[in-house]
Amino acid sequence: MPTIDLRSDTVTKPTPAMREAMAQAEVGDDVYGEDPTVNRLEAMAAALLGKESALFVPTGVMGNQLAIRLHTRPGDEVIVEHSSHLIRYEGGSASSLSGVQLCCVPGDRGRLAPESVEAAIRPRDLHNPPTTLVCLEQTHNVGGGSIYPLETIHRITEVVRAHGLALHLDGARLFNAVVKTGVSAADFARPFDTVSFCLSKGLGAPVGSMVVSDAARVQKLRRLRKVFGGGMRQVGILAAAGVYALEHHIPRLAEDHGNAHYLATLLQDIPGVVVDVKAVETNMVMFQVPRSSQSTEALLAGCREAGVLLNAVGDRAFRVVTHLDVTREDMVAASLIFRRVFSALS
Ligand code: TLP
Repeated sequence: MPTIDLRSDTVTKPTPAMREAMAQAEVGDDVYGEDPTVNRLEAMAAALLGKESALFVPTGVMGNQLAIRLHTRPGDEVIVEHSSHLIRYEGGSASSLSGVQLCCVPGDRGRLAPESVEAAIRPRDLHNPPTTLVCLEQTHNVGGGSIYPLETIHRITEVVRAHGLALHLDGARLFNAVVKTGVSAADFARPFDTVSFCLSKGLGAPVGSMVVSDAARVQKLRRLRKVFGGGMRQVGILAAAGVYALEHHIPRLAEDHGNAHYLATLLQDIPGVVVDVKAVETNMVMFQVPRSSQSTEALLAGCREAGVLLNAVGDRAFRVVTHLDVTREDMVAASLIFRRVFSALS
């Protein structure tokens, strides 16, 4: 039986139709702005998010870090949620690449309250680092794929504007929120100065993210991308996968959400497994199992040997992510393996 890979939605392989689009892509040197497929992808991304301009970058991390560099100066402070991708999984790059410090504010499953953002802004005083930027994450990864409601975003935006700060969205999984809520990508993006989103997660492209903003900021981001070593050449081959993903893979994210919810209901029936089915908003399920003689690593290895891959997010705490390369039947098969590995613990 083939392995069911639930570690992340980053693991998808390009479909035959996507590979065909990549093979047929027209290309040129993108550092000269001459790659027609990249230009097309950037125009599509800007239009979808209702912004003037967009930039194709190799990774989500690079998209976020370019935005941080754009909005800050060394010594500034950036407000982020304390379990955000920026703080947990970007290798400390905001401090090493932009010289900023991150102010980590606790949220509710990754979502900051407007009052907490306001309280974290430093008074203008020579002792304090100047707060210049607030970053939100949609959907929130460690929050379990949780969605920032538009109304909360608007309230945070009021705080941010009242203090003259910039606002960036790490929208790695923005389209999961779009499909789930019916709110358009443009409505979600409107309050933000910059938005990054990933083509290489649920949308199924092998590589790539976009950073979207007004034309003047994108021009600066384009220069910064070169500075960060991300200026690419005949990269239309990869941009073609992104174009294909935006044209064909957005509505199908609903299937991933359905599969995640279904898997959560199956997990709920396994003795000892603690899962909050109501908390499953998009394509992720977080769950815990009781402490036992088996370490987290041993449990992951047990699942792997039985044919399911997943990631740990803490001690006996796990994350599974659904995507284009797993089916409803895989959910049943994975849950049977989880039952075998985890129910022995309770
Ligand atoms: N997330 C990955 C890992 O890095 C944890 C995953 O498997 O979920 N923002 C968010 C919210 C993300 O979840 C990720 C990737 C990124 C940015 C970075 O994207 P890449 O991997 O393209 O640099």
